[in-house]
Amino acid sequence: MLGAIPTQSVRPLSVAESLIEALHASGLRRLYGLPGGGSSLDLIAASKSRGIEFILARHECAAMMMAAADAELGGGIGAALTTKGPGAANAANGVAHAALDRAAVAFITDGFTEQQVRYITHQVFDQRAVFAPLVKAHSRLESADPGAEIAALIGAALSPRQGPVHIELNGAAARTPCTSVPAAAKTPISIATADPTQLQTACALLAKARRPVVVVGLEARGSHAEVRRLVEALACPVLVTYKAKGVVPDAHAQYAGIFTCGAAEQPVVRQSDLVLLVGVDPVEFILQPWPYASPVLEIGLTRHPVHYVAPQASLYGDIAANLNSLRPAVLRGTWTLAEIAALRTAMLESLRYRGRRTGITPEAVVKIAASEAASLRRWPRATVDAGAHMFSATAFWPCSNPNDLLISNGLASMGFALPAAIASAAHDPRRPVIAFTGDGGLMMCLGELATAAERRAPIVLVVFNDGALSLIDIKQQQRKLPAQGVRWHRYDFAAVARGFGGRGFHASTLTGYRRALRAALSGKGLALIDVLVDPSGYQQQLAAMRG
Ligand SMILES: Cc1ncc(C[n+]2csc(CCOP(=O)(O)OP(=O)(O)O)c2C)c(N)n1
Repeated sequence: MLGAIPTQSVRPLSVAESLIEALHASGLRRLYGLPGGGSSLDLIAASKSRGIEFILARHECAAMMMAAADAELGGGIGAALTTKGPGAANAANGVAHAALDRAAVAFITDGFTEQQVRYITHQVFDQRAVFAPLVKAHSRLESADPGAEIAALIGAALSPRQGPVHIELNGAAARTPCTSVPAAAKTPISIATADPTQLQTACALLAKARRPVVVVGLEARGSHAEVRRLVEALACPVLVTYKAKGVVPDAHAQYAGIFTCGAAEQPVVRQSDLVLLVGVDPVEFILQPWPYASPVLEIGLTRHPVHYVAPQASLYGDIAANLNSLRPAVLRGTWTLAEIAALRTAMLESLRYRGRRTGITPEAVVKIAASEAASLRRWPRATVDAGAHMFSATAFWPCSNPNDLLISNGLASMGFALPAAIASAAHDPRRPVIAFTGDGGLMMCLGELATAAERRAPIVLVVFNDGALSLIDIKQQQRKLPAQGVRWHRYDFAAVARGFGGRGFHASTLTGYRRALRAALSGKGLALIDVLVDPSGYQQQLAAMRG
């Protein structure tokens, strides 16, 4: 439980300082944002004295995405600040990403005093109301006990399902002395114990199953050891959602592929007599009715208000503990490793890119990056944007550990891969990052090239340059609509990267791409490889993935 303890310092900390203290105690090491002239400046000053680095983004949406990625990687809370009005509104998509990708982020905007809103209209809108559907809690920190409010906000962000909280802090409130300092929060905040009758039913289901299939989702990223133990005891195939890539490594003999609730995984799940959903959040599924008849056993942090399937038994709370309590009921099923290997190969084969035109295929872009990365001292983290290139990036980029691949999947927002790569490099400056992005996604966060270049972040940004919003282009083609509104030129992004102080390379052949990768990976700081890709295989890949 979080609580407030009386402050003992001679000069009481201000509310801004107390907030920064509490965030630091809850794991915050970096604050992202683009400041305004009010509370932002107090927060930046307080961060500096607390040893928290302030990272200046070029757009508030990107700052929120960076904070969300940082929270995912660090396991504590992330934070981003903006000015009021336009700065806050600019952040909205990043707040939505934190909400739907379940990242604990303190979203701190400047605000107005009660008195100001009576006579000011300039830049004023109801910020609380705008963000209310996206955040778990809101406060202006103007009560008699801001310390307790801060503790409650951090607790709300870190409790399952994790998500953003909105702190609307005007300059006067930020500088007010804080009467108490909030105590630190630990993750997870409170863990429910599974219902014993549900546990009994779950054990009975497991004891009967001969052909179970395990599907692992984002909530299981903190319990990968227990997930792997259970999967190995069951000797069954395991599928992972995009965000759970690496919870069970791609190289594991029981890894069967990706699960999106689409078509690609159906040959695996259709052979099951029990589906175990482990830490799967329905936000990870594409919009499609649940297509399977086998019973479902769900193990998750908390009940989800919207679900596609009614599980026969559900164990909510500490995932690792619940997986361990199922172990006595586990029997080896009838799956063989050869059967699982055949299913894995079949899924990868179905997702193979069958291009017809000239240019490099997206599959080759990812596979060659992985083969070049193999000679590096550390396996790079991959970040992936939204778009058609995502199919190859998620299917063919191998992961061994949770968060080896970062993606906006709940919101599935474009403009994520570059900000997430910057956060990854800030979190672990010695680990290289390969960011896979479409040209459309990159153009939504182009200014962050400056952020990355200035920080000399070890990022290789691979741009799938196809002169189009390809995922939308192929849907337009599928519906046999006239080609319009989805294409543009193939711009020179390598030149753009150089303009911001990074290194820029072009690739239009496989040999040229490999050469560019080697140069990019062996140099220092940001490198962008502008790859001319062939988009002609996307339609077939989309059909194989989603049906
Ligand atoms: C912020 C945002 N706007 C719009 C969309 C809808 N959308 C999904 S993919 C896509 C096209 C992406 O184009 P690009 O980044 O070039 O990648 P490609 O599909 O060409 O690989 C669009 C418009 C989205 N997911 N996010």
